[in-house]
Amino acid sequence: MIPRNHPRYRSLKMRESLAAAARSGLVSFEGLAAHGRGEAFDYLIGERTTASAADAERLAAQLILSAVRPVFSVNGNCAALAADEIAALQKRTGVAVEVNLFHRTGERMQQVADHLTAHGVEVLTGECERLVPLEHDRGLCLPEGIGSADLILVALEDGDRCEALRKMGRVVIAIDLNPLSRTARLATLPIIDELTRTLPAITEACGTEMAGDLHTLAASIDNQKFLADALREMRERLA
Ligand code: PTJ
Repeated sequence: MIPRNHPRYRSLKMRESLAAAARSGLVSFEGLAAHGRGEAFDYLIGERTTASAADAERLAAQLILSAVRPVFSVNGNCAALAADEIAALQKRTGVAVEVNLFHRTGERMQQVADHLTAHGVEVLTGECERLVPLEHDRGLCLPEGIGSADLILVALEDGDRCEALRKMGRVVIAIDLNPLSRTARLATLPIIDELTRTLPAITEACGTEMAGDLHTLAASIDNQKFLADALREMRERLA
């Protein structure tokens, strides 16, 4: 049992639930390593939402409200960590939710979808096609989901899909604590913050931010600034 007054209670509980999710197959074992990398960057940034990340979260709300076909692409880690937060964002914005896995099996696709559904998320279903030009299974997606989305929200993943989606002209919001990752560097809007802090902040901002023209707004975003801000915050903590 982890005592509630443990200084790292939240982080230890998160590990505990991810370990259980890995044992059940919801999260891949590789996903545990990915979480550890996230923890390290969260530690460096002070386990808090920086002012710059809060700006990015407000911008993300504007982009989602401005999109005609926004889709949240959810993998095993994301579902295990934040199913309730995904449900709340979907309720507020109507964002479509599609399961997209790197370690893809039919069984895991169903398991992640069932987990999300049990938490109140409406999950897109249908026949996937290789609509994103990638050799691995992240290229498989639904024609009526990621295949035709104008905006894709991705979280906790590696960068080649982000790059491919950007080359296809899509607006990509990436939630990733690592400001050096390819995903963060290649996204239209990188959010350098922890997933379970980020999603409620975006949902809340959707109550106050306004929609505009998606591509005009996207073109005005300075991706480099958010990366530089995060690296500066980390350097200042190390000094
Ligand atoms: O469920 P699957 O089969 O699709 O597998 C997904 C994994 C986790 C294997 C895949 O997405 C992966 O390997 O991810 P990477 O390449 O390790 O990238 C994950 C990124 O997310 C890293 O840059 C981490 O720093 C970051 N990250 C990890 N946990 C969090 C996070 N960012 C925000 N919030 C977190 N909780």
